[in-house]
Amino acid sequence: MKLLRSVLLATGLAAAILAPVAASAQDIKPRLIRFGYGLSESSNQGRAVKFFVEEMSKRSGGKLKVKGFADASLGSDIQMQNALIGGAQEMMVGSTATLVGIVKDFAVFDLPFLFNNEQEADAVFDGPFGQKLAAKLNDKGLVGLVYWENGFRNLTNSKRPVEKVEDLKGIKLRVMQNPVYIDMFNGFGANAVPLSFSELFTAMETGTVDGQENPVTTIQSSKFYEVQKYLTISKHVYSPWIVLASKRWYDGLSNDERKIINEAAAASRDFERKDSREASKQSIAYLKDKGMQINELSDAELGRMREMVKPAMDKFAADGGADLLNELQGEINKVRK
Ligand code: TK8
Repeated sequence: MKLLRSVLLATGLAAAILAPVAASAQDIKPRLIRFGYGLSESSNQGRAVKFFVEEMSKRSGGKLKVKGFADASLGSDIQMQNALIGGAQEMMVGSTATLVGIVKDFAVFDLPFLFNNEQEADAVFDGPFGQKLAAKLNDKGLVGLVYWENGFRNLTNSKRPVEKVEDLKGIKLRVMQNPVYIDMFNGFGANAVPLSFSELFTAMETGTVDGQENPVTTIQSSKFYEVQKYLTISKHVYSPWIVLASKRWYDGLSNDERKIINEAAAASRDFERKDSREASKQSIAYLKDKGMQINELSDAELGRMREMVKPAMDKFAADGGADLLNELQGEINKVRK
């Protein structure tokens, strides 16, 4: 007993002495990290960036200072990706859909009606499939840290309610700069107009486009209800965001610094998904209150849409994506109840 107590005391003492030594021996330099994003500061994206800023500060004793740049003030998703690759900017969060020019495989996530719910998405993005795709960014000068939730995408437009696919005919619909989206919406009869998110509000305001598609949280935080009357709940694609770091910059950090970034990023992912999901529950009521006319698509209509996007799916498969799509569907089936 006595021996045990003295051993415990001794080990406790050792830990007490070693702990501060270990902390101060951590190799962390004071750094300013520019973190760009496309949505507003008050959006779900902005809240999660703020969370990340605070986590980084806490975990580094205030040395790793992250500064968030909202509203694409450092550039559109694609411009920021290039700034990260060149080493002119350290971090960003944006859509995976705009990464297809860098790693083509990301287009697999843009195929419609893959995921039934957020839980399936979490399992795939955090599992080996999502990690394998993120790892493909390494050769291209980017580090994919974690996936956040953008959410299930829905349609808005200023022309008319979309109750059936035919209602999309002739509607100039902004899509992300990504071939799957272009094929999909042209297939539905709309005129797909690829445009960066940062140009979208003005394009709708001036009538350059009639509509767009994004999760309800974004339709709310970007005030699209000011320029869009009709919202159609279609949930046609589950859209992730990915938190990226410049590889050139990241490789120059110490192991301790990288560990802090990785852990803060993981914490931000958990925060962001929970926060976005809670926020999205309020969005429909909010948008209705702002005067939007909202309808859901019937199951029959969604079924027709699935049929109509088959050519876009086949094209993706024929372009060398068949194995990737099979693999993804296999991963989804593993978690599907
Ligand atoms: C924000 C974009 C946005 C995406 C889009 O930078 O472009 O429509 O959904 O979230 O990444």
